[in-house]
Amino acid sequence: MADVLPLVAYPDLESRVKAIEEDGFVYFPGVLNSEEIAELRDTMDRLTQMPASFDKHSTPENGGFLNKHINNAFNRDVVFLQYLDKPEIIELGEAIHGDDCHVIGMTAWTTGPGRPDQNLHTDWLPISLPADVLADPRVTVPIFITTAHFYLDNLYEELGPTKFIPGSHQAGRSPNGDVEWQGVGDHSILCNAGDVVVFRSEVWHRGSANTSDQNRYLLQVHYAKRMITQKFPPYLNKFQFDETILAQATPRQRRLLGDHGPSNYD
Ligand SMILES: O=C(O)CCC(=O)C(=O)O
Ligand SMILES: [Fe+2]
Repeated sequence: MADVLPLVAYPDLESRVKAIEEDGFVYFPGVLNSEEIAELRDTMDRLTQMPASFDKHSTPENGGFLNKHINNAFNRDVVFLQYLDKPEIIELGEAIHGDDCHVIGMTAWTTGPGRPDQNLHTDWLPISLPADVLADPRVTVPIFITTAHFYLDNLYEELGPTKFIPGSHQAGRSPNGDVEWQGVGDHSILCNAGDVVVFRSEVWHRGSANTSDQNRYLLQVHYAKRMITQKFPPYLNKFQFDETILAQATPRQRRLLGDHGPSNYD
């Protein structure tokens, strides 16, 4: 039996910031309603792969299992704009990354039966440090990048939940094949459709195998400090904002997409 994380919903911004500092992730129940979930799933089904944007789309017919991974989702349909700044999620993002934080990516990701286990990993390790140095209360590593996972299914073990080791960002390194940190292994997040988990890039985690007969729908929004570069492929001026979508963005959404005032190096 896989270990399952108790889902703790913290009531205010202060306790959510503390959770992401200490556990490396924070859980938000019921962020999306059933209409939003259905609309997102339908929109994701309609999206088609743009190879120049590094999108992926393998299917049981052409490559073993369904893996549809669409980058720059905010630029593909106006429906996605509101997920740049869902109220409680963006308040956490701005609290930990600063008022000028931005979105460095948004992916719409559908994974089908046959998707294999991922290895435990960090998405990005900004600074590697000995664990005893990190444990010194004088040392705080800023949270450079977080990802918000908007789950669009009721998760169960066979559907392939995300698994985390709480506190493992304090290792100061990537797991490199380790499956435990300080004697604790990974734990599944078995949350419901409409729930969100935000996690920092250096916490040890992994996606797991889909052994069900159902596709899993996930929207990922990657937030970061302003000085972390945005990842909107294709590069060298080939990425273009869709003007009709951009025209519908609020000032805060435009800032999250990169409409910044001048700062360091500008
Ligand atoms: O699929 C998931 O639940 C997590 C995926 C992940 O961690 C990754 O692709 O880096
Ligand atoms: Fe990851």
